[in-house]
Amino acid sequence: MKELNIMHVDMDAFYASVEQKDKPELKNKPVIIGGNELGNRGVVATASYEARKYGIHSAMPVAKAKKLCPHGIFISGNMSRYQEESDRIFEILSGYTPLVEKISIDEAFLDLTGCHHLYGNSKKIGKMIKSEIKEKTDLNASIGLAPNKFLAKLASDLKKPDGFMVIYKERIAEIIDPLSVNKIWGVGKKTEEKLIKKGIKTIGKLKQVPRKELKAMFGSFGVKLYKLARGIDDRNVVPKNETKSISHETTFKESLTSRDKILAVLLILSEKVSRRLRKNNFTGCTIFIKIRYDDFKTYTRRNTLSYYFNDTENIYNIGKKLLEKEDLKKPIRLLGIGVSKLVQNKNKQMDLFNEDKEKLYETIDIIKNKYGENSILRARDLIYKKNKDS
Ligand code: DCP
Ligand code: MG
Repeated sequence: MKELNIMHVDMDAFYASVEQKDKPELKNKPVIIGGNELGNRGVVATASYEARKYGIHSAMPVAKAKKLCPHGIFISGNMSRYQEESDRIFEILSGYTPLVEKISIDEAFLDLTGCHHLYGNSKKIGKMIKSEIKEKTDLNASIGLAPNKFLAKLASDLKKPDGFMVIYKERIAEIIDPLSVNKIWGVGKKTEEKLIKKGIKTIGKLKQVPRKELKAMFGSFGVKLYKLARGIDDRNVVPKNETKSISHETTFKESLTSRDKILAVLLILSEKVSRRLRKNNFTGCTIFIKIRYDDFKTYTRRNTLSYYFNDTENIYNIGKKLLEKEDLKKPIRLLGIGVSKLVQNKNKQMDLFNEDKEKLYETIDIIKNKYGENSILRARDLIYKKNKDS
C-alpha cells in the first residue's frame, strides 16, 4: 500500500456546516456565510452545498448571492467557533501521525508512512479518520488518498461533499487525463487562458505538449506542469511549526508611572505587533498584555473576540482596555502586548479592515521597511519619544 501514503483532508462547506450543526433548523437549507455585520468587505466566505445549487461560491459579493438566492439564510460568521472546531479536527489528525501539514483552517496533508503497523493500510486509516471526525465533531470531511500531494488533493476534491477517494498508481492517467487543466495545483485563470488559447483544455491534452514548449511558455513552472500532467509531484509533507502568537515587550530603564507614557508605549508596541502579523499574513482573535511592576510581580490579561484582526487600532484599543484594569499608578518596569489564536489570511474577509485602511497600513509598512522604524510616527508616539529623549 506504499503508493497510497499521502492523504488530503478538507472539511465540507466548513463554516456553513458548523452553523448548520449549531442551529439544526438550518440543516438542508441554503446557508451563506459573509456579510457586512463584522465590517468585512461584503463577500461570501462560504456557502452550504444547498446554496451552491444557486451558483453561490466563496468570494462572490453578498449582494450578488442575495439576488441569486433571495430566500437564502445569510449569516455574518463566528470565527472563534470555527477555530474551535478546527482545533478539534487537528487534534484528531495529530493522533495518527506527527506528519500533518496544515494548509488552512479546514485542510491538511498527512504522510501515513509509518502508521501502517499501528492502524492497518492507508485506506483503513483514511476511513478511521473520517469516521472519528464525524463522531467527535458531527462534521463531514472529504478525504483523498494517493501517492503524492497533487493527486491526494485532487482525490479529496473529486468526490466532495462527504467524499472518500483513492487514486492508485495504475489508474492515474485514466482519472486525470479527462480533467480540465485548472484542476492542476497552481493553474490559475491566466495560465488556464494561455493554455486554452493553444487548444489545451484537458490534462490529457497538456500531456501531449513537449517539455521544451511548456518551459518556453511558462519557465520553471512549465517544467512543473509537464510533471504534474503525468501525476508526478515530489513535494514532501512538511509539518510546520505553527506560530502560536506574535508579541512585543519592552523593559524600561526607569520604571514608568505616567499613564500617558504607558499608553504611548503600548501604541508603539501594538504597531510593531500589527506589522509583524501583516508581514506574516496572520490575523488573530485573542489579545494579551503583560505587565511587570517594580516589585517584579507580573500579570498577563487576555481577551478573545468573536472576529479576527491584525490592525493597530484593534490591538491597541483592546490592549488599552485590559491595561486599564491594572493599577497604573504603581511604577511599571515591563510592558508587553501580543496577539494569539492566529490563522493565515485565507479568512481575510472576516477581519475588520476596510480596503483604504489596509492600503494605508501597507504603505506605512513599505516606508518603515525602507527607512526604519522611526521614519513614520503617530502624534501619540511622539509623547513617549519626546519624554524618553529629554
Ligand atoms: N474561506 C473564506 N474565504 C475564501 C475561501 C474560504 O473565508 N475565499 C473560509 C470559509 C470556508 C473555509 O475557509 O468554509 C474553508 O475553505 P474551503 O475552500 O475548504 O471551502 P469550504 O470548506 O467552505 O467548502 P468545500 O466543501 O468546497 O471545501
Ligand atoms: Mg473545505
